[in-house]
Amino acid sequence: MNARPEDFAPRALTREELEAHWMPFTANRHFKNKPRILSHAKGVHYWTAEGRQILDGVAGLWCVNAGHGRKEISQAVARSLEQMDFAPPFNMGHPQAFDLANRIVKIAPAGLDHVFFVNSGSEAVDTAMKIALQYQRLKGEATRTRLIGRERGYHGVNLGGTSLGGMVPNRKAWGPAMVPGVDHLPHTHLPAKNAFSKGQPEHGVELANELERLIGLHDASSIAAVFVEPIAGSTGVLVPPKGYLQRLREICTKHGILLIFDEVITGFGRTGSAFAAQEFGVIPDLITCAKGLTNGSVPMGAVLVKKEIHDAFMVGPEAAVEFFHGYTYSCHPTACAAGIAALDIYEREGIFQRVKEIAPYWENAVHSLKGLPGVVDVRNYGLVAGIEYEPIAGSPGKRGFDTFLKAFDAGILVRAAGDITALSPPLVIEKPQIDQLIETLGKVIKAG
Ligand code: PXG
Ligand code: PLP
Repeated sequence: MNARPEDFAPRALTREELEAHWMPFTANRHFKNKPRILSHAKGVHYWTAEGRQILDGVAGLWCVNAGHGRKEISQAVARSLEQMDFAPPFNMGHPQAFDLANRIVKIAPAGLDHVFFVNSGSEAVDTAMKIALQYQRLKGEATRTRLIGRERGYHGVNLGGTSLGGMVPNRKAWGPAMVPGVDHLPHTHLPAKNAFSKGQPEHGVELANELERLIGLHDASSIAAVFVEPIAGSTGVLVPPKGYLQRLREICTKHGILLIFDEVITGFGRTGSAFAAQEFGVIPDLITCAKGLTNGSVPMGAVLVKKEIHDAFMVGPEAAVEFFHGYTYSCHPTACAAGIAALDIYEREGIFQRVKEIAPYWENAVHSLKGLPGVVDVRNYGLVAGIEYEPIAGSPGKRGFDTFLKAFDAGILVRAAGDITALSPPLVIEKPQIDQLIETLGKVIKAG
């Protein structure tokens, strides 16, 4: 396989070599006893250190939208690094940052015409929280300090996003460190009514009215913003019920509450539009994004901001900092170069439109898993799907994790979210590869 970079020759690692690296979101002891080491990637495939080819069913981690090993990106990154390794982002600028911001605004929903750069989805979320709170203050509504997230939401792992999120293992250990004044909407997973929905489920719009209940409890004058993922990804692909996001938008507008879409997963084409906001026809006040922004190649995130929110900050003495926030690596030139190259590919290859064209094929393929032993739900939208299993009694999550392990042995990379297999392939996946992914997963499920 000639794509292999000579500098990083694949090799197996000894148990001792594996020790120092404390792996994120990983069962460390389990992994280190039977490691899965990847060595290189191209197109929709990874190769393991042992030389096995693995079909990538999750775009790395929902991020490599244009497929792996894109030369346009690696060359742009190399050129950029050689030209200028780093530029201070505070009080200094470089053309790439402005270019990338303009490129993002071009594909963003109308009205979201400013971009604040960060280095990850988690940072984007905590940044959006600060923008929302300061905006309300600037508007003279300083009592609006509460934030609303959602059960089964995932907004990254920083303390702000952890507070907004609604995944129990991600929260329970850090009680007193959680941001105070955060409340949660109920999740929208209604398997009894919506199991095996294709696209947006029919039932559940009324769950948006729970926001009215929270407003009744806390009073609108105390609430700054509502954060939701248009499609919840990490908790196993929860597609919004028909009318649900529209209803949230209406309620937020009525009560002066900002609506913030966390599009870290749904951004950059996953749904068939640049952003899910456009796909579902609901325009939020802020959008957080990351992942596909650089095709996963260099860490980067961003917050897209409505003009009136941005403009509200542009007050006071001209020489005064308006927003006391930013990271050393905000708009890092290397990341900007990767972002511009990734957006070039998305545009040139019509990747978002391609998702729309292939989504019906994907939908049929994933729903062919209905009826297999233990499969209690299949759901999908764009190029994403969740396959939910009946949990093994007394061992929640085991079936999902075992499916991931066996799938990897069988040559496909999938993602376990509890007892759900999440699929989100590179957006360049071809029909025969979809067939291979779903047939292999089907065999794994049948084998139990
Ligand atoms: N918000 C959303 C909606 C996300 O999906 C983040 C924020 C955080 O982004 P960073 O770049 O800080 O990881 C994410 C990230 C999974 C999984 O289990 C999903 C994510 C990250 C890790 C695992 O599917 N999404
Ligand atoms: N901790 C210390 C001691 C620092 O000096 C800085 C940045 O200057 C940070 C944390 C924040 O790092 P970053 O800007 O990369 O998020």
